[in-house]
Amino acid sequence: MGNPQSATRLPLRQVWPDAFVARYRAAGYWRGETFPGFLRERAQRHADDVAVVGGDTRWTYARLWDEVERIAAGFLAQGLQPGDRVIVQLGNIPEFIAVACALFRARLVPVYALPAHRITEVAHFARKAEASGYVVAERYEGFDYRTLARELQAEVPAVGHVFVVGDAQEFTSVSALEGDRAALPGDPDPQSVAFLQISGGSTGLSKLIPRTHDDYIYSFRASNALCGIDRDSVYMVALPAAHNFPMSSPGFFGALYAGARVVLSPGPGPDAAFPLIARERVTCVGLVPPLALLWADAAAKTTHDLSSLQVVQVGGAKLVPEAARRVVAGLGCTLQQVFGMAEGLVNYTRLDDPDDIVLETQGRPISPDDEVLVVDDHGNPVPEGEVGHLLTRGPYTIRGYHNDEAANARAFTDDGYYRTGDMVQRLPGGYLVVQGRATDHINRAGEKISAEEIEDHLLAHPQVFDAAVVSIPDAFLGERSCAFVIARGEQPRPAALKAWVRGRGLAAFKVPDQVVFVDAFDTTAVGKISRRELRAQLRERFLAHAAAPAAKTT
Ligand code: OOB
Repeated sequence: MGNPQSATRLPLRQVWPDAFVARYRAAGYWRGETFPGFLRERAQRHADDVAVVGGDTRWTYARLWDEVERIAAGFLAQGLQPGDRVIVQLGNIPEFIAVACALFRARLVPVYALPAHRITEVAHFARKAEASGYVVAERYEGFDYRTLARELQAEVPAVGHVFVVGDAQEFTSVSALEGDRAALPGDPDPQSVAFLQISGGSTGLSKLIPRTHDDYIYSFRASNALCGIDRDSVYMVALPAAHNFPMSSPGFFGALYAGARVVLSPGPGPDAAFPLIARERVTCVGLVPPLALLWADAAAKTTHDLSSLQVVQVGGAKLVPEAARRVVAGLGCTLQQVFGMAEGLVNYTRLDDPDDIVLETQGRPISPDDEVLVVDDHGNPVPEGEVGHLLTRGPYTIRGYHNDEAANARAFTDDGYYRTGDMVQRLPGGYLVVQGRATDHINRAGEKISAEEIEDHLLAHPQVFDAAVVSIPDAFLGERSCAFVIARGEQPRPAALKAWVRGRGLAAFKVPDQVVFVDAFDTTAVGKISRRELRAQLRERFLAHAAAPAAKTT
């Protein structure tokens, strides 16, 4: 059965100007490698080495490749066609890796959703990507994804194929997939789009980020050298595997590229991870700041042997120097700060950097060809050491989102720089210190929440007249979300509003941590102030008030 969508669907592209293509190739960044190409080669070269460990599964490189080919042929036998987009919503299980690589092998395009995403987000990805397939596990962390699959098919009927790891019920089981392997296509064009990653969504809904084989493989190949990953390494995925950080900085793809071993932790906490570190002799892991602090505390008390850990990477949100010191003291291994973004640019402190750099900066870019500008509000460069907006372009930073002209007009300059939305200071040597951001999203322990998106959902509630969502500093999460709400008529209970947001089919991390009712929002004498100013004002008043002893919040 063909896919009627294919003919009319928007093509996926990520295009750099010719001069840049020539430069990135000449410099050896883009080598014409592809995912299936390198995986096949590793399966031959490291056939009997263990590639992936998770749950009761231990796959060698040869076995992983066999799974990849079986699933790839199965996808095509089910009627998917090269170029089709397939949403992958799997947790930290070996099938995540097998399915993603199988999609590459069949020239299908994974779209990575987080396990936390729910119908509103998944339906948005499906529509925006024009997806025709969806892969889930029957359950993960207590949630039944087959229910979500039914909702998705009801909302977006074009998603005609659902594949399930585990009991598939009326859907197709991943473990039963089979097909004609001889009919699998050749390897893709290295400059074609390999997958769609999800943006943190600084304004409104998440955007789709098309990444090519050439650009992405360069980012993790170069990361391996900076993170000390080689064939003897054991890399643990503790954060959700769909995040760009554990996927490619250097992530499980970097580890597979190096012929190393990937260990999938079923959860991010010490309880799940520590026994696995001891058993598998894990050498490297990536964490967000609150987790790193949790691990550092737990390491002091644990009976598990963590002595194999060489490098603990921390990123996704700001690690303040004092927290960095606690992480080093608690875990007793090399700390590496990682400041990256799914759109591309990744900065690392180097493993041999002096302590003050490692503790106080978020590192410097991977590539000599990562161009970084730090500019004022008018786009003029600021002197070294001063805070400004971070703009960047380079061999693994996108030039545009998929199918979103309005976002592209905002997020990219005419000469192709990506406006990261981050406010940084650049120090001598190119090291960056993240000082905040220009856009109104909440970075809740590394999970990005768009203020605008949540405000829209709150405004849909009949008892909400207006709402503004802001980030509030939080000792554990770094930031938490606080919704300031003007009620319409009778004031709803905060718990009811939180339940409302959850009921709108959103990831749980987007539910406001706190709801504060106010009588009115201030406007200036000249009229309405911008939402941005309003949010800033609410945040400042709240913090000033919270500092007072009688402060009361819900
Ligand atoms: C990573 O990627 P995203 O796309 O979830 O989020 C990117 C944003 C950055 O623009 C910045 O605002 C923030 O997350 N961020 C940091 C940070 N690392 C990321 N802010 C301060 N300090 C850091 N170390 O979060 C991501 C992607 C690849 C590697 C690492 C993180």
